[in-house]
Amino acid sequence: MTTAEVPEAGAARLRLPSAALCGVLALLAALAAGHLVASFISINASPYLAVGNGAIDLTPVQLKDFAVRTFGTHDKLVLLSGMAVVMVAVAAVAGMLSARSPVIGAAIIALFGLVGGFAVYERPDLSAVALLAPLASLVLGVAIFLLLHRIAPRKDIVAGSGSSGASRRSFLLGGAGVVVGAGAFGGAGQLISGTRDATASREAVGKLVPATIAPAIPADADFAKLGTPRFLTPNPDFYRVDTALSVPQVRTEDWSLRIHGMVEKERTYSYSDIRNRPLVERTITMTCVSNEVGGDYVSTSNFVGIDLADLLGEAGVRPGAEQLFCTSVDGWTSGTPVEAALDRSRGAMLAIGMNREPLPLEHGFPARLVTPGLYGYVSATKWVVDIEVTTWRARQAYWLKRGWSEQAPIKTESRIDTPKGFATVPAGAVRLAGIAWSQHNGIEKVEIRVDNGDWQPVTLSAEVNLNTWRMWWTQIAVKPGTHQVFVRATDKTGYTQTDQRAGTVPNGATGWHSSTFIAS
Ligand SMILES: Nc1nc2c(c(=O)[nH]1)N[C@H]1C(S)=C(S)[C@@H](COP(=O)(O)O)O[C@H]1N2
Ligand SMILES: [Mo]
Repeated sequence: MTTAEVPEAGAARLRLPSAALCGVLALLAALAAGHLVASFISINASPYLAVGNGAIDLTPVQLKDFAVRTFGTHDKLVLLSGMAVVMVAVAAVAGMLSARSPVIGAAIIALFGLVGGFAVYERPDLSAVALLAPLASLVLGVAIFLLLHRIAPRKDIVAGSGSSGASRRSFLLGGAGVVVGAGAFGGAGQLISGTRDATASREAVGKLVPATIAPAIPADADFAKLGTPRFLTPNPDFYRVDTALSVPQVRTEDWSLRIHGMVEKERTYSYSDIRNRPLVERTITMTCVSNEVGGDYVSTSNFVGIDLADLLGEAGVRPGAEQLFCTSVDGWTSGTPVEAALDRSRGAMLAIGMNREPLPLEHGFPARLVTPGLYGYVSATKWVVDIEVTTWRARQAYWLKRGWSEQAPIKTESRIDTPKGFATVPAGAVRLAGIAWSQHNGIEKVEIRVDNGDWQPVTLSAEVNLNTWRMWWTQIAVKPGTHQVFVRATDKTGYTQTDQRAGTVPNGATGWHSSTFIAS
């Protein structure tokens, strides 16, 4: 091919599939490069994760509530996959718009980098160094795009000249090189960030033996054999709700908790300061405000830690203080009422363990808060590193800013676990079982109503303490056909669950749970 035959830039158009491929491969290279650089700084600086985290923070509350409800713990996977699909589509279009000149495509790839950079910049837990990751994405993305665009086969190369085949071959080779390189970069990023994870630090903590142990759980505290959950939730089964796309990795030696603001004396505690105190153990049922009627964002653990009131006492809370504005290592915040935190009868804790093991990483290792009786978003900051004692006016926590209530006591609720909705059971004697909770008040009574009959009481499990759930069961006689059963609980203040349905926003769902089953 003579120089005269070489198409001038802009003169010859790329085939659309090759053009699209340029965009997609450049995106891949950009993401992988960003991921690798981020692995040396903080994996949250990876533009992909940063954009995902940004999306979580910007999502309207109703949509987020829907995602948590619909996809549960998979909500994050759904988000990341959705983002991948959108990004690939945009990159492909960017490539196709560049069939003639690479300018538009390069600009769009650069824009990706800028969006990533903005997302990293906005994260409260990242320093300016973290911007190197999106910068690497931007530079490599644009460079790869320009390179691939240059070597991509042109449409109007003279047929039979042979250069078309050669060009296609070099393009394919280049493309394959980018795929392999991106895989290597991305994989290396994963490996390197893996070495920074906190698993080894957690293992080094070992078993946590409390000085004050929780009373043993009586055998009749659950009816697991009859279809309720087990009284203590095994750690891997404990519900998980948080905004973190990648679980924060905090090693004990890097952790500290600062208590400041409206206090007599500011305090900072290291992990060993906490670990070496006499530890207490408390059985507490936690619930998420996003729990729908009948939902399963409710779990119980033997939390091990120290009294939050002790720490606050050492700092000396000044009069007029209203909330503990608690910040996690990833910047998430919650506002816990000072009154609840200081109430010894409630027993709020700085917890470092669950069921005598160090907190699992996804439940807040090395340390979190647990405040019995309040929904998690106002009471249970995981990976907590900072407590500012302040007023409600001075600070607004993450979910408060997004439309949820300032005060969020857990509502009295009950649930039918057996039979599950639309299960088929033999007609005759049918066993019903489930749970009820009203943390800090305690459950007084649970009743069921079958096919619009009268409310009838059921058998309650042994009471463990007022801050935990109670299990119930009963047996009814039913004829063949479809039946509907409702459940309602009454707490120890005398309040009986309302049948008025309310959604989870702004302070917890209400209504009676029901199960419709078929007897045959
Ligand atoms: N750092 C951090 N802590 C957090 C959250 C969060 O998003 N980030 N979510 C809160 C919410 S809404 C609930 S219900 C509980 C859930 O705790 P778990 O995941 O251990 O069950 O954690 C709370 N603590
Ligand atoms: Mo929650």
